[in-house]
Amino acid sequence: MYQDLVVGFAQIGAESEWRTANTRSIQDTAIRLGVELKFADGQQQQENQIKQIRSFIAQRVDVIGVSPVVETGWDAVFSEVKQAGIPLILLDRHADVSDDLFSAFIGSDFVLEGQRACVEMAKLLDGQGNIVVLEGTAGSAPTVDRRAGFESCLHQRPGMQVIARQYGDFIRARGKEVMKTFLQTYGSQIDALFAQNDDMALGAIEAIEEYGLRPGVDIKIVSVDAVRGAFEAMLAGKLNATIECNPLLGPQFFETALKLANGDPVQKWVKSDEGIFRQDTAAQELPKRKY
Ligand code: GYE
Repeated sequence: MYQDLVVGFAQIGAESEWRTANTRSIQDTAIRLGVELKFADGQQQQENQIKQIRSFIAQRVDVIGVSPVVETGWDAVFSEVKQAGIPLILLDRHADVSDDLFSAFIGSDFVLEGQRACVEMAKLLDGQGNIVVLEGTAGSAPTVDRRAGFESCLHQRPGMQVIARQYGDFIRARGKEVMKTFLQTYGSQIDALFAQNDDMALGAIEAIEEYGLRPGVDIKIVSVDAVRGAFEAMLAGKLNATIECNPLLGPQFFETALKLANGDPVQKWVKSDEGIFRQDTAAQELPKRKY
């Protein structure tokens, strides 16, 4: 029963609109179901998340959930969770560990998102142009995988090339800062921007306007997440497309947690179902958005 379940969740932080929606989904679902949730915010630091997981073990929670800020460095603490006999769910971001160290992964196919972003970009650029890339957090699953997906599609399109890439940590202000330096170096040679999340694209849009170019027109922009702010930017003609990445994982998370606590079988990878949104349908989609 949900009411008997005690779950510890080690969240990454509050770096983006996506993350805030994800946290809200987890907290609201726990309240709705009557699950006792111990929620911890890692403030984007792996060592905080590791400490929080250890504290969940000490408190003997029934199930532990974590969204690993980076992919590597989890073997020791995940082994401790396993030894304590507590099921572990990776939510949103996966980790570079062997399959026996966690019970389930719930989240998106980030490689596919990167491929989709490149396909959108190719349409916008007619297969030709210089691209700058704002990447997320170094060593994080969405950064590594979105890059891999984007690159694999780019290899088949020799007319398009990445001329610069830099980390912006999935944060709007960092997106703006880095875009500013891209513009200082490459100016109007830049035909397009691929931002690995909407927040960084929104920051970059400000930098492009301040530089005197038109975002979405002079510099085409594709990003990932599909948060409300992205739809508003598309309506203003400043963002060209966003690839959906669904943060509303609360219901699937607790459903999986309950099954694990009861010893029932679960799927190893519970994938989220996602789409692509462009300017032409932004007005119609915006009122339907839940995050
Ligand atoms: O795209 C970004 C967030 O891990 C999928 O993290 C998530 C990413 C998301 O900060 O906005």
